[in-house]
Amino acid sequence: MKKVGIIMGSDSDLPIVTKATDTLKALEIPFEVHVYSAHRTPVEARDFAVNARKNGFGAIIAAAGMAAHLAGAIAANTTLPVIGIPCKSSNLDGIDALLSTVQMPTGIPVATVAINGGANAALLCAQILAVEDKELAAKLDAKRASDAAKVLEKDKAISASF
Ligand code: RP5
Repeated sequence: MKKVGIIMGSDSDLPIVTKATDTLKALEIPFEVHVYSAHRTPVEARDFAVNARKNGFGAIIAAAGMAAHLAGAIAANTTLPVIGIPCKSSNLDGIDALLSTVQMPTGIPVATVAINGGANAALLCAQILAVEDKELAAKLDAKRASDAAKVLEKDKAISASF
C-alpha cells in the first residue's frame, strides 16, 4: 500500500496531527511524519514534495497554522493529492490558516478540511487510497457502520431520558 506523508509546520501542531496519525493507525495505513515549514525550512519542504511520489507516498497531509502556506507549497511541487489541515492559533481562531490553506489559485489544488480537522484529513487520504484497494474500502465501510451504530446508541439513550 502507498504511504501517507504527514508534514506539520511546527511541532506545536502535533496535537492536531495526532488525530490524523491515530486514524491512520486504526486503518493500518503506513505513514511518515515530518516537521517542515514552508517559511522556516522551505528547501526541506520542497524536497519532500518533489520526491514524494518516487518515495512511495500516495497522498500528503500538510498541517499548519497562522499564514499557513505549507499545504500550497507542498502542492506546488507534486501532483499527489494534498490535504491541508488549517491549525487554530491563539489570535485569529484558525480563520487565518483556513483562508491561507483553502484559497489556492487555479491549477494547484489543496483539499482543505475543517480547522483542526486531523481525523478527516486522514479519512480523506484513506478514501483516496481505497479507490484502488478493496480491503481498505471495506475497512472504511465498517468504520462508517460502527460510527453510525454509536450515534444510534446515543439517540436511544437521549430519547429514553425525556
Ligand atoms: C505555523 O506557525 C505552524 O504550522 C504553527 O501552526 C504556527 C506557529 O508555529 P510555532 O511558533 O509554534 O513554531 O508555521
